[in-house]
Amino acid sequence: MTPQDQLKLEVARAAMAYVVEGAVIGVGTGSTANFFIDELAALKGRIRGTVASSVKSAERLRGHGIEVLDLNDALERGWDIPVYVDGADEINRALHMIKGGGGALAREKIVAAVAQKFVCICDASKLVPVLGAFALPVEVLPMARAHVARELTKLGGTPRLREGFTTDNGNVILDIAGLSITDPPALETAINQITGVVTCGLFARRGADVLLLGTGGGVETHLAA
Ligand code: A5P
Repeated sequence: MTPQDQLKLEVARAAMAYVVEGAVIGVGTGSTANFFIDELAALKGRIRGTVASSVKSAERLRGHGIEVLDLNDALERGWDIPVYVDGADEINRALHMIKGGGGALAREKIVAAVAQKFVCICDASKLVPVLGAFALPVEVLPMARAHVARELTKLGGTPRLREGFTTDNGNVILDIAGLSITDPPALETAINQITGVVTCGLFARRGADVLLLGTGGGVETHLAA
């Protein structure tokens, strides 16, 4: 295991303390979330089930025999999602994030919106002073690709189509390079208002509540102000 994977494993294990027994658990997407899914397998008899933020995570959960529920079904049965555990591509001290490197940003944002607590699990390389060195993913309806790219250029970035990639929702992704995001909530709103955008990978209006950060010196816990 690489040292970075070791840190991902440690934060995944730390996140188990936030799992609420008997409840539906929101589960994210990516290599760090995969470590969490593998840890969650040990608790599968003690949770009601999970809601997954991607087809890939749903498959991994089912591979462990963990029940994956449809989000609409869960909500219509009156079941809450007390906690959502997911990684991030970048996170700042305000616990605003860039997500969507794996292309699951829209479903991640939906599950995060429903969950009462967002626990972000990251290795220390993801903590940055200013978001934007990681190209910001934007999920776009295919018909609107060129229009949205023009509008994003006006906001100061350089959008590039993620070649050969279709989201779980049948859409495309434009990754915006060259941004220095000093006001993440404002940029999130501006991008999400462009017609044809499904959502952008800025998670600032609904950021994380808890960051479990894997460092060489152990797992640090950071809380949103
Ligand atoms: C998936 O779309 C992303 O939002 C992931 O949460 C993010 O890319 C983090 O992935 P890793 O844990 O693999 O770095």
